Amino acid sequence: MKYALVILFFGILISGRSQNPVYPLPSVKQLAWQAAPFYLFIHFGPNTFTDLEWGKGSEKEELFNPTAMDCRQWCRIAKEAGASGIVITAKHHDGFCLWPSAYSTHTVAQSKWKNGHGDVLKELSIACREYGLSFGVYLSPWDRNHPAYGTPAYNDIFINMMKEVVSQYGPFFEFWWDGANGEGPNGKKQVYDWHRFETTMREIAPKTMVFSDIGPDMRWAGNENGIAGFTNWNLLDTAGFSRGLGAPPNDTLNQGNINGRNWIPAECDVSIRPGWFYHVKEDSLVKSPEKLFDIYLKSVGRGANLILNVPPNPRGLISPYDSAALMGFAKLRKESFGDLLSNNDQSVVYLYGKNNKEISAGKNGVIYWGNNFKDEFLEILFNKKITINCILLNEALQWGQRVKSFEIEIYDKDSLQFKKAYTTLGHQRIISFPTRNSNRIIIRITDAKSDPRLNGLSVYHIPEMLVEK
Ligand code: FUL
Repeated sequence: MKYALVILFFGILISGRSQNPVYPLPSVKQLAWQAAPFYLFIHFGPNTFTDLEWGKGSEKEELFNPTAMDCRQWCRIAKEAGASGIVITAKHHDGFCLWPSAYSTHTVAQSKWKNGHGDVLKELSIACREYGLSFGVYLSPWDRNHPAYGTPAYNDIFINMMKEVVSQYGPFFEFWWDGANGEGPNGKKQVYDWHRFETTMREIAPKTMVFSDIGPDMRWAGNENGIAGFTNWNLLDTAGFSRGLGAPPNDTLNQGNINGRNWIPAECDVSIRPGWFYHVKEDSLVKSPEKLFDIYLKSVGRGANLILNVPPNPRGLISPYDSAALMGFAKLRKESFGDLLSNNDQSVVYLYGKNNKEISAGKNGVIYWGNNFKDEFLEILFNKKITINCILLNEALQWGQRVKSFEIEIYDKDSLQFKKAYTTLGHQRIISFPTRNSNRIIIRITDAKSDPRLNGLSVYHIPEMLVEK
């Protein structure tokens, strides 16, 4: 059984409450991106055929020859898995372009696939549109094939490639820059012109969310296990840091900076298999639905976005092992969070101040604490005793991320059943705990930058085995 609380507000909205934002604030596109926090990553290219993770760049183009590639299959599976979009490796470190680029001779056009007339980006962009999925690309600046790599001319080439993919296959919801910076075919490393890369992207695709380990629009979560920090600020200081080796330490990327000057939320990347590319020997190592659910709790459930990699095999299809795991994962999410009851009579929410005096105020689906929030607590009363083990809270981020810490108490009448302290709240905080019977929950905000605001609160009974360990 699942319980969705319809938040009922008691009391009168305190008049004249100012918007009182806590800076920095998210942009409209960042809020929209955080509202669709789960999508797929596709690693596909010569490595799919050579069994490598990092191609050398010297692979013959004819190696790339998927015999049954079907982007509609990828999209159907993504859709059924409940993903909102797909980001594909248009060019990985080996430099092979999955589209017929005019700026490289190491592309699908030089391969035997479809007699050199194939175009993966075109097929995938069309399929994404058909299935109502957002489309994005990963473009590695590190290029182990391009003869110009290691010289200033390569920066122009990379910019031309960005322009090419944006104009031919965009608009993209997300654009990935990998920070890796190894040697090219002439043994030299490239000095990337990040400033120009960034201004170009802003010019040609202002609505696209641009990823690198330090942003500008979202950051790497500091590991490739799909796990965001238990404390997760959407804020990051980037001054004095650079992309790749010059980035802040991984634990900073994982948790953000409490007083960070830029809104740069975390994206958790992880593969459904040990590797990013398909390897037949990893067929038995595909993550289970339960493992994927646990990752979901520790990424999306900690206010980050989750980009889950599902690499197609050499035929150009997502393998049955991977699609079965994705379907199982979707089923677990549906069993846990789907089919919500929303019965106004089921519960009521009160906000109490000092001496348990009811003071609450709420409007337009937002619960507002007052300035004396440390003296206040939110009480959720159920009409009858219910069985619960999961609570989902949403902070109203349009006024900035404010909550530093909070506590949850679960009661059966007056007897305390469970109590735990948490740190940040963020876009979504999913809390799970050993199953309890309860008729009352209390939420206390123990520290915040300013008066806290929630715009979502639901209570669930998820399958016991899924409760976070
Ligand atoms: C890393 C790359 O080196 C891996 O191959 C993979 O693409 C991962 C998502 O990013 O930096």
